[in-house]
Amino acid sequence: MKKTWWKEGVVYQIYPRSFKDSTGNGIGDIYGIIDKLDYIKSLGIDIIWLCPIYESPNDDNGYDISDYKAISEDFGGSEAFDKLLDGMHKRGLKLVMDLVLNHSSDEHDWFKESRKSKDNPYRDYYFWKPSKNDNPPNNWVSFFSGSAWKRDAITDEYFLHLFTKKQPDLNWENPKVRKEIHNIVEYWCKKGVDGFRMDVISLISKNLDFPDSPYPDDYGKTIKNYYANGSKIHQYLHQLNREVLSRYDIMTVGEGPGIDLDNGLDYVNEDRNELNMIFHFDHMFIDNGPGGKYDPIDVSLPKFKKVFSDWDKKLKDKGWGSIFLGNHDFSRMVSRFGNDSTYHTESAKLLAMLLLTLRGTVYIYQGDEIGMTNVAYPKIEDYNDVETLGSWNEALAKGEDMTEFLKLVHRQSRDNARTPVQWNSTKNGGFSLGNPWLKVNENYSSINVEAQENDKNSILNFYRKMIAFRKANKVMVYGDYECINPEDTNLFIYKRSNEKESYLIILNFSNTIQTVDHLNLDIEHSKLVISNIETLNPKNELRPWEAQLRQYN
Ligand code: ISL
Repeated sequence: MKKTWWKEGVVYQIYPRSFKDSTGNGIGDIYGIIDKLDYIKSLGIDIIWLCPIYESPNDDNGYDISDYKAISEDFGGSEAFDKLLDGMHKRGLKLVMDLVLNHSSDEHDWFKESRKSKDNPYRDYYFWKPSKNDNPPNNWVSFFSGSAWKRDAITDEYFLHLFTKKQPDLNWENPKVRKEIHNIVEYWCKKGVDGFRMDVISLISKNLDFPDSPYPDDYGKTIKNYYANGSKIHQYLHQLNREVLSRYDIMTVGEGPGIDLDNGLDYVNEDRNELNMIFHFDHMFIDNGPGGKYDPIDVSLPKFKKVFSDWDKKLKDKGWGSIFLGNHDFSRMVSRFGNDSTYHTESAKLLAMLLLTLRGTVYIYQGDEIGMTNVAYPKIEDYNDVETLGSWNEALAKGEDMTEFLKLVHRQSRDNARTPVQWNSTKNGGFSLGNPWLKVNENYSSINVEAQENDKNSILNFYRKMIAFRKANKVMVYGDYECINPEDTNLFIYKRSNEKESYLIILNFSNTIQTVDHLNLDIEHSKLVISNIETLNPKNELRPWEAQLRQYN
């Protein structure tokens, strides 16, 4: 297995809007990030992934880019960016930019031209189709509800938008589009950035026949078979790699709905020279019921374990995994996979131990290092996320019980992860002196960075301990992984080992005491290295949400 910095590094993901506001306008910005670089460094982080900071009308908070080479003035513009990059490199931190190349904003110059006329030179930068019997060209639905096609009055044709109607899909079939994209990637490489997270990269090659999906009620199947993994996807990624990426020492991680065990390795197989890593969502959609995200089901621990085991096996020879339990698109990990009330501290630490003892590159989402939780705003007007609002309006139109639906929003909204970072117990959790763009979670007075800095047993200091341990023990990065108890519904137990050392990780994912005697773990021949509960447990049993990292003699 080849060893590289991006396999060993620990990544910290920043959603800049919610990180730290330095101006008092309620929106987090780049100077706010610069202010916190020493904090990030103090965690033991090596790499920062920044969600989009380009010029954007913010229909989807920066995932709708109107100028790929300009830094948004809201965030401090290019001067702030140069200082950030410099400040990071001085501290030995690497920067991964988020690139949104499947679609642009409708306010990008390309689209402004494209919509003007059918023979405009930019027309084929996007997908335009005539109506079908006065209806959209096919039955495709946008990720954010409603048809994926919007009729444009100027030429009376429809354009494709798999996300909001302000995010028209770029036509990668057009060699000119690919050239523009290569040029953008090259621009940022030359600026000195260290990598890219490529948004919905699995969607860039479309089925040009645009057939109706035969599964209108099974969105996951429609995505996998119709929107994602198109016939030219690998050709385009390979070309991007050959012409630009391969000339720089950078890391790439592609995000992708529709990426699964059948096709995942193809994106990252080191013999193919495409991407280094991918984000799949097999564990992140694990609580989606038959009706999708707003039809949630309980997380099954055996299924959860299977996702990690299957992917480890799939990627271990020729690929490399991405280990994450949350990001800006999902509920908070401690609220989803842990217990954010009675066992908040224990379960947040247990999840930290899980993250930092699996094989793959670890991604930590801002605020998870202090166990930030889901939020429950009292009314829909408090929410901002386009996906949440789209689902809300759809439910409203269907005549659903909206009091019940608000409870689902509390559980599932992407805004759960987007509430401002809780720095201290002053106004707005120290995020902003102004009016935050999204309300701060009220629990900031008890859950915040400052309080945890002062507590040696805090979640924050546990992250520091786990990160330091991982970095000092490369067996946690490269060593073999073996799950011991795939079927158990309460405990997740696995080994990490190489020729020299062997570790046992025991995680109690339940609110009750669990015993391990029946499992033949040979615990007598191991010593406890790290535990998430300070008081010693004299018995061979695991207390609720107890996590143990043990080393065999
Ligand atoms: O958010 C999701 C589930 O709640 C996903 O379906 C998500 O829309 C999908 O993974 C793509 O996400 C990425 O592209 C979107 C953007 O809104 C997300 O923030 C981004 O991570 C469109 O650019």
